[in-house]
Amino acid sequence: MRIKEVAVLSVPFGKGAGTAGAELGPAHILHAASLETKLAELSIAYRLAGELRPAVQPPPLQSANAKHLAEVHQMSSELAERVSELVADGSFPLLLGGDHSISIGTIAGLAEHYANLGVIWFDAHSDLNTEDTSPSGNIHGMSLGISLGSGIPLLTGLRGIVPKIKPEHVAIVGARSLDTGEKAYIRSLGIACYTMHDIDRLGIARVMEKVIGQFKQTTDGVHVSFDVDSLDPLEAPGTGTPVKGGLSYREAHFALELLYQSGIVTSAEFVELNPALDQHDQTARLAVELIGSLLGEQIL
Ligand code: HAR
Ligand code: MN
Ligand code: MN
Ligand code: MN
Repeated sequence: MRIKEVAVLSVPFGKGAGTAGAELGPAHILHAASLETKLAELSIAYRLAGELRPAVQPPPLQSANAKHLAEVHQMSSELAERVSELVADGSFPLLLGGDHSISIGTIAGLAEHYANLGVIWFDAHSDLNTEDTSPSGNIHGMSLGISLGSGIPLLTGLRGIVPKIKPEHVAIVGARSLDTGEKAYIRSLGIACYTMHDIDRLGIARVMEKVIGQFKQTTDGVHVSFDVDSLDPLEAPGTGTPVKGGLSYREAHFALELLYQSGIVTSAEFVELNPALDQHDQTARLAVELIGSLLGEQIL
């Protein structure tokens, strides 16, 4: 990737999740796990672009089954604007979450610049619920669906581009906890979803080759949306909805190393770190290491 500069934007937002704590993620990635030390070691040109923290509490919005819709809407629209500005500046946006609802704003901002944006969604979940199918009402379980144009019109319509991304430009990697409605959605749209079963069968290298092949000719930018619950909870306990049987330490690193080598990635976000549930900042430190692999860190 030809990056002028990595722009690190903190998004300390946790109201899209059912468990509090994800709003503490950016502080732990930056300070406890020292992201800046890693970026400096790699000689990457970077700047800290500050944090997105809406000043006032918005008035509540009516919704059938979407918790904190007003706060998610406010955060998403402000984030979309910031991300769009970062891309216009020629930067590589690196977002530090926050829960996975931040993707709604990230992808809305990116979609202004990339008509055919690819999205690689590393996650135990698929985040394809709508208000109708969500078992929890937590918007972080709806964010990929919203980016695909399904769900709450206030959110799907952000910045007037609907949908932000096309189903053939999405790949989910690491899935192992899908709701009934999400399975039907994946099948009906033919979304590439590499489950842990697929990763066991094919190996992570082959899976990533397929994803890179899917995107290489057909997308004009690729966003990596990395939910840390894609990782095995034995490696990454600091997350609100852990699911057993996830990506191993090396599978995750290797996947991101291959993406760096492909040269296709134009933005990234690391989400769902919950420092309140972490053990000695183990998950925060792993997130920083993984950011290193995505940005070109090599063993030798
Ligand atoms: N599918 C469930 C729901 O919609 C759980 C979502 C879990 N959360 C996340 N997203 N961390 O990836 O409520
Ligand atoms: Mn701490
Ligand atoms: Mn997620
Ligand atoms: Mn998840």
